Amino acid sequence: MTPQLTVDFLTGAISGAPLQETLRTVADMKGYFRDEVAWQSLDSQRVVYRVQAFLPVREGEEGGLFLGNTFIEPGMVADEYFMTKGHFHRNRNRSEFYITITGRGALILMDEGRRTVFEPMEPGSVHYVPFNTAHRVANTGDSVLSFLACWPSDAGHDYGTIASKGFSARIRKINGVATLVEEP
Ligand code: PAN
Ligand code: ZN
Repeated sequence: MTPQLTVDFLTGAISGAPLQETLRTVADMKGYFRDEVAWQSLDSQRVVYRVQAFLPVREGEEGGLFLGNTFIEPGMVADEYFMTKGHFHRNRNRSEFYITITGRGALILMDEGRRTVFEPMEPGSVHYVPFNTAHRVANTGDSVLSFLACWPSDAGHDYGTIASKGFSARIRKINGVATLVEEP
């Protein structure tokens, strides 16, 4: 039977069952931000984001679903917002839903042809991450951005492709506005 899982709609926090908790600090984000000098000037132990995930079946098993929540702190690295690493699903034909609970953000989506677009995130916004699409979220607001995610248990995560090649565009604060800027 499914345990009595609860989502707090004020914060997005999941509770009521054993959860997998992941923490990403500034140090963990080496190589992800454009301005390496600005990144180095931050406290390396400062939290950029954390993820809680309810994994009712073994990771990699076919047929199940996972439910997670991501909390991204407000923060900047030069003109770039605190953001997630971003990934393709290892099984490229696996999609995902994101539902924003708190804060303001941008969901950055890049297809296999490296075409990048973004969708604004605000409380209540629902986002479909299609298969074959890398996804990353930036916190463009001044409070915690939290969003629920639901994805197949056999999706897997390919971080290597983004770690080595990045996205073709970044969300940067230009004249006070979150703007998608193509990489040179
Ligand atoms: C999300 C992400 C979460 C953290 O649960 O894993 O937002 O982002 P990174 O995994 O890119 O660090 C998801 O997309 N799961 O598939
Ligand atoms: Zn994903």
